[in-house]
Amino acid sequence: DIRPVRRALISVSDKTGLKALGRALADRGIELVSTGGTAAELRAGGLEVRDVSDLTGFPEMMDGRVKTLHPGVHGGLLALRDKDDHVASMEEHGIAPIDLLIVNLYPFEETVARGADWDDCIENIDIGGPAMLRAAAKNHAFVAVVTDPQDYEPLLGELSAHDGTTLDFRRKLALNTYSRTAAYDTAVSTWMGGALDEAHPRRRSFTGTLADTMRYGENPHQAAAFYTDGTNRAGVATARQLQGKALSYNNVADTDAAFELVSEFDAPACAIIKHANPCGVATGATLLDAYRAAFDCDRTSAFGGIIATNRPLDAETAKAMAEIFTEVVIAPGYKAEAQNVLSAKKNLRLLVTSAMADPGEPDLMVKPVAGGFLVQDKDTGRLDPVDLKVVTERQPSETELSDLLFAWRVAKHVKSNAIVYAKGGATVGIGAGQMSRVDSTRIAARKSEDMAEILGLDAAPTKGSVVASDAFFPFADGLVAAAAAGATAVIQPGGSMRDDDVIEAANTAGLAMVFTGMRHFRH
Ligand code: 93A
Repeated sequence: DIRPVRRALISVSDKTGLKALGRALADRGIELVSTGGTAAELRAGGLEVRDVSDLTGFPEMMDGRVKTLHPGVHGGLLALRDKDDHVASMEEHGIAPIDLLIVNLYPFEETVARGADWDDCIENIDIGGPAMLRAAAKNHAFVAVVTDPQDYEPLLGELSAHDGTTLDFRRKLALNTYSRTAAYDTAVSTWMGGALDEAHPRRRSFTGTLADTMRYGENPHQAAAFYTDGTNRAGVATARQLQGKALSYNNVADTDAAFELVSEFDAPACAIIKHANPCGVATGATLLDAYRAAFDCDRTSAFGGIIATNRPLDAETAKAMAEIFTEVVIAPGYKAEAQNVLSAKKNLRLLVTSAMADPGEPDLMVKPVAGGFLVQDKDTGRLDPVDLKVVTERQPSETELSDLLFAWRVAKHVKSNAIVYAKGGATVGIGAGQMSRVDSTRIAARKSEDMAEILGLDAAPTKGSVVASDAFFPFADGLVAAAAAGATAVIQPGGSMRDDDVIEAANTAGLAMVFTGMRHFRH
């Protein structure tokens, strides 16, 4: 079902490749009709163009807010060419059929991204463009519609091959078009929700802008792509890549986890992520201290990990990192010498962010389930130390308290059931993602024993540590296991039916324990 192209309406904000496209179409004898700026550009390229006001009988008015919104345009896009009464209407009202529509929209997303004010963003909401795109896409039985400059080449190829457009081609273009208009309106809604502080799970619309297609998803037999949501937040979506091959699906997920975690801390901090969980997190007087301490939590797992820092990376830390294989480093900057050190590692991807993430900034998290999505507020929960309730005979010491707060903050970023042992501002044992809490407690302790062997220590680093649990201990067994591993203090939400048993076990073992009244499940 090949349709000829006799008339094209072109109205584009992104004028990339416009002149060449106009020339190629004109060379095929296609009449060009355009809006003001587009017509001027085409004429500057020596092409003959009809003004859209010729079709509407109205000048472009109201600062261009009304230029194509008229039956002279929409009738030409929507008329069914094989229906007598539609054809009669076209004839009666002098409406010229439009066979090809080329439109790209006011740069709304870019306007938001550059931090424009409310009025500027509002003015950059395209109305006429999406109206034409949707009309042409609906009438793809007769009309071809292109909205992505990357489709110019395929369009010209199609015209050369068929001297018109095939139905199959027009259908694909229609699909692209509705994806684009849906993403465009979602970008408006997302921006407005953020600007009005009205982001709420009940008022969220989805879709995003395709940023990247990946070679594959979590596994090689799964196709995958990366979409941005237009919020322009500091993080993996907006980071600039300085070296290395493209990020994979798993890389993006883990890099996000690493960066969000390290953004929690004010002191120099480093996090190493494997399979969405941290295998080492530390703060330190310097980034190098933090990296070494994070690495020493679980050297075995750190191999092939993803590292985030919350300070620009310096040369000494870069040298230490370069000693093992790492997939990705993400940081808010790199000293020239650090970048030099890491440039020797051809397979290492380096990402630089514009800033750190703000862990308190509200956001919505989306999780797909079969047939739908779950949407919730991001976990921005932060403990106020004054809300901590000491429930044991012994109070935590000041050192214990500061490690408890550190461990608690890390636990928020560990998959449940999460158990985090910490000492001196560094994790010394992490148990993640187990179906029973006592298993997480034991796994973390066992890993610490392994590290004692690797580091040649007399005792496991969990000895003399503190421990955080992302949710309450349902029984005393987890707490007893933590005490056996050498923990001296515990932070946990509390609220179990058997809290009394757990408190008694803590008192018996001489542990200090605080309740947070808040939990940090992460699934
Ligand atoms: O302000 S609008 O929403 N009103 C319209 O009637 C209209 N028609 C096309 N914006 C409108 N457009 C947009 O103008 C197109 O989507 C395109 O992005 C832009 C091209 O304008 P110019 O040719 O003057 O550069």
